[in-house]
Amino acid sequence: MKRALITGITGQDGMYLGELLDSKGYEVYGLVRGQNNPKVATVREVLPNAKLLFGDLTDLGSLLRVIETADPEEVYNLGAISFVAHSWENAGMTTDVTGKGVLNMLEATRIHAGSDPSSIRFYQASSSEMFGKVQEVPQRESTLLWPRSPYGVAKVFGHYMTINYRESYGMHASSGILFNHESPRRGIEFVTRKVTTAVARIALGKQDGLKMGNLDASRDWGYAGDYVDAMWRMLQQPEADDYVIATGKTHTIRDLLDVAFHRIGIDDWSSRVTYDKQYERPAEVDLLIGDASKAKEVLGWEPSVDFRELIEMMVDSDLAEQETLD
Ligand code: NDP
Ligand code: GDR
Repeated sequence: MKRALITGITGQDGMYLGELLDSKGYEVYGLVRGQNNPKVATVREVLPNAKLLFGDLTDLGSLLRVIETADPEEVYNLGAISFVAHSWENAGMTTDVTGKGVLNMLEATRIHAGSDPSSIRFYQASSSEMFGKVQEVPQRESTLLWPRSPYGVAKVFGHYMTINYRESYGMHASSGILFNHESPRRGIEFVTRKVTTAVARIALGKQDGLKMGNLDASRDWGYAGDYVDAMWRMLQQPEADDYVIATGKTHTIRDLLDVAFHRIGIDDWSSRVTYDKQYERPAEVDLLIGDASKAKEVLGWEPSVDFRELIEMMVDSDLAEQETLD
């Protein structure tokens, strides 16, 4: 039985990846932080077989202890402060967790692997936010990185540190440059889930409208369930490498509002959505669209859920959830 350690197991991707690895017969270990983390109960429900170990990406000693207990063949480093807007308000903390946390996890893995650093395969959750200011369309593995947020800068550090450990120590360390991916498990601070939750509440008469920021930004949105499969495929390759994972299609926030409101029978949402400056960012990433042809060719990976299906799935799930709440 193969053993895998997932950091960020309480997050959206951690839970989907845990389910995927469990279905493949892995023994799944998950890193959980905090003394009374409220998300532990959900993880125990979704992943009853997973073994949860306590530690923090900012604490190398805790990571060494956790990796010794799990003794994994594969490490998936998904843990991060991941909300871009939050990263301007907490730039130092974001740097420590999303940036230096990657170095800590790489170092714990290298030390635990001992004389053969390639014996543990390592996945780093890199991000399309690293592309930031538009340099090339679509963005691919070779596109110049120009991050536009403290989060993006921290991810660039983690990305290059992963490459550096591969080149310096011969570690089997791969980075997935994943474009936005969503699901009913997406945190409600992110724009898709914010919209689908609000739309469900509007349909049920619990809310009149919602406040939004920049509606003109474009994102390449895919389904999280598809994207965790790409992570696993990367670690099954004989050689470690970096891969863009994306759908190759982009949509604006307006398109998102169109599809979500249409699902509840509203085609003109203009009176329901008001602009609120607080949701604007100090610097915006205007256009993301990824070229995942390398992943298709080498990993045999392709997305299975398109934008409309994704947003409709999320609205339907939020309708069902909201109906059960007061
Ligand atoms: P989430 O925000 O849902 O999950 C983040 C996870 O990181 C949570 O489990 C969180 O734990 C954990 N975490 C936060 N701080 C620490 C810490 N100090 N020590 C250990 N763990 C910590 O993110 P997603 O699941 O959406 O994303 C997974 C990864 O992929 C992240 O690294 C994200 O930056 C990256 N990514 C995501 C994309 C997306 O569109 N979803 C696209 C590209 C990259 P807790 O629950 O306790 O807060
Ligand atoms: P993003 O996701 O920053 O791309 O990062 P988010 O859903 O937060 O924002 C997407 C775009 O929507 C615009 N926007 C709003 N965003 C939020 N959250 N709330 C609003 O009210 C709102 N109004 C407009 C934003 O300005 C932005 O342009 C996500 C995270 O998962 C990262 O961790 C990951 O690395 C990247 O995707 C790829």
